[in-house]
Amino acid sequence: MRTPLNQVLKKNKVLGDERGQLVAIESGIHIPFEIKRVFYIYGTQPNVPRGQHSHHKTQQYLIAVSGSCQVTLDDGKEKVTHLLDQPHIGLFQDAMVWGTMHDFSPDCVLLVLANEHYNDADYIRSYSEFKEILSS
Ligand code: T46
Repeated sequence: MRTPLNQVLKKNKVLGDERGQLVAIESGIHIPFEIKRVFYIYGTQPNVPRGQHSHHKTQQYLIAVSGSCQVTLDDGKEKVTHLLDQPHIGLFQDAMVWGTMHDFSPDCVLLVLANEHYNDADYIRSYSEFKEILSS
């Protein structure tokens, strides 16, 4: 069963000492998938959202390692917006969840871990197609 969208925000342990902070994220321990791809977005423009699509199979784990942004997730039944504003906070976006990243701070670096290699065919970019697949 899919995790409710209001429970997909995870607080990771901060391994800090007098030298500073460190956060470790391991496949199968902190995130429920094997990591096949890592990408990050930065230098975003004010009022320009990213994402606005869903994936057939790709699962993602998003972390604002610098700055902040908001992520609105929509599973076709409910829509929940989460604030990512700390580097030890991560957000799990399952497959077949529509995701929109928005309200980026100018210094935001949004790191994304994914369970699949990049494949354009895995993207669902039309919201009506997304809803159709969900109801089929
Ligand atoms: C997501 C948000 C946060 C690649 O070649 N490899 C990749 O792994 C990715 C993610 C993208 N690309 C290419 C495809 C496009 O030509 O980079 C270009 C920009 O990608 P896109 O328009 O998908 O960027 P966003 O910011 O709208 O979405 C991306 C991810 O696609 C998406 O899954 O959650 O970042």
